[in-house]
Amino acid sequence: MPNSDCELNPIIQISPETLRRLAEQVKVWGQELGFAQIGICDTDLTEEEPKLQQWLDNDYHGEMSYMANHGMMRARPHELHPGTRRVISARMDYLPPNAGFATNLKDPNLAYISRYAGGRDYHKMIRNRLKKLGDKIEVELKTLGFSQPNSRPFVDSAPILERPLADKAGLGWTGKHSLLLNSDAGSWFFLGELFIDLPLPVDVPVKADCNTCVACIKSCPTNAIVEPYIVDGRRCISYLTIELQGAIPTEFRQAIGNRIYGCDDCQLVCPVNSQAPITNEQDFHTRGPLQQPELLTLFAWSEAEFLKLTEGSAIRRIGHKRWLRNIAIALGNAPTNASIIAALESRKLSDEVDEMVIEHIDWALEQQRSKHAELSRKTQRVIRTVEKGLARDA
Ligand code: B12
Ligand code: SF4
Ligand code: SF4
Repeated sequence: MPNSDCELNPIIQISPETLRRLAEQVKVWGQELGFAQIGICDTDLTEEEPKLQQWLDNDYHGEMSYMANHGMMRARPHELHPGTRRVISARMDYLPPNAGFATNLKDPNLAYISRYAGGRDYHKMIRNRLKKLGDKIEVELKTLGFSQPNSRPFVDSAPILERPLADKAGLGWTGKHSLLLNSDAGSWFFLGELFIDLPLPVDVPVKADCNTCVACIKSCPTNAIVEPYIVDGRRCISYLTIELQGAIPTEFRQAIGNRIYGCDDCQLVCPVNSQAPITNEQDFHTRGPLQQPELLTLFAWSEAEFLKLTEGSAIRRIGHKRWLRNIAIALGNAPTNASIIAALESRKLSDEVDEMVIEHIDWALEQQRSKHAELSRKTQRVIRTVEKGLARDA
């Protein structure tokens, strides 16, 4: 066996049979590393380019300037990482046990946190696993006498159209909510990719669609799914509570309800999610302080407590001020209650708020004093759907 790089054969000499076996092996290793599924596709996303351009022209990215910054590179993996010939697309399930969706949405004094965010931040964890997959490929090729492949792992934050790549790689099909759906696993999974310069054999896309269903479009609290498959990011609660830096437009505040970090409604009503598996990753289980938490408890966290209790979680990225901003809205949407009014008033005087947070607190106080809170009709429908269809997780 050759023992130094200079004695290895260049990877262009690998036979189709070896590539086929390697692709099979990659899928086995992927599962060993905790991925629910691995698929392989080429880098051609030409068909997506006009759709991505249209989405950007419509300003659907709002303040997410990173979506527009790299032009069409997002649809050209070989430009992002030169030499890339294949994308190994991976999905990892994140649905935690005891998700308690309906119980949580039903009680306006509890905070609802998207179920992808209650555990450990997925970015680093999935990237590390993909890196390990790349290492395994490298060792195998070396053993076979070939030189080192050029590979690089990505998760979420790089300019990549992850969902269309996963669709192409056969991991599922695109739902009308624009997320990837898998007939067996629903949509409660993250996506990640390993770019590689090996011409591995590609997988076949899945043929399936939503048929006549429009449940997600009808249930979206802020009407963010403006057309089938198209989400106006600026209207999505995930954008409003996580991505948006400044004030949340008043037109959306009531519809946000008690959702203080992200939103799951379009996935909750999706019939394909009725049998979705629970994650095998302990790291994605919801941490104690974030399990059906009281709004008032979270609102009382000082910045130091916020940083400590969200350590290692994606939630930390929004910072304490936007955390308070989001909770203030939810408190404004909760039933009128003297302790909520007192908490809002005392927060307003604390030195941890700025003008933006104060404006949200004032809005919440006005709501508290002027109304009797009621769950929106849409939220009531989402709750009924979950109770009927997702008994395990309700
Ligand atoms: C920006 C972004 C957002 C934005 C914008 C959402 C959006 N739909 O674009 C906001 C902040 C709103 C968001 C929210 C969420 N996100 Co997000 N988000 C992303 C990110 C970074 C880029 C997505 C993107 O490229 N958007 C641009 C538009 C143009 O892309 P698109 O929606 O896919 O648009 C295509 C369709 O419109 C399509 N199209 C147009 N017409 C037609 C017609 C037909 C028939 C078809 C099939 C398609 C089609 O063509 C367009 C171009 O390909 C990806 C990670 C990544 N790097 O890819 C994660 C990602 C898509 N998000 C993810 C998640 C989990 C979420 C949330 C569920 C989080 C939450 N619980 O709060 C919500 C779901 C909201 C929703 N319904 O989309 C996961 C999705 C996993 C999955 N199963 O698909 C991803 C892949 C992150 C990850 N690595 O796991 N997100
Ligand atoms: S995550 Fe919520 S707000 Fe965003 S599209 Fe889905 S249902 Fe609508
Ligand atoms: S709720 Fe219905 S329309 Fe929406 S993604 Fe699921 S199957 Fe498709």
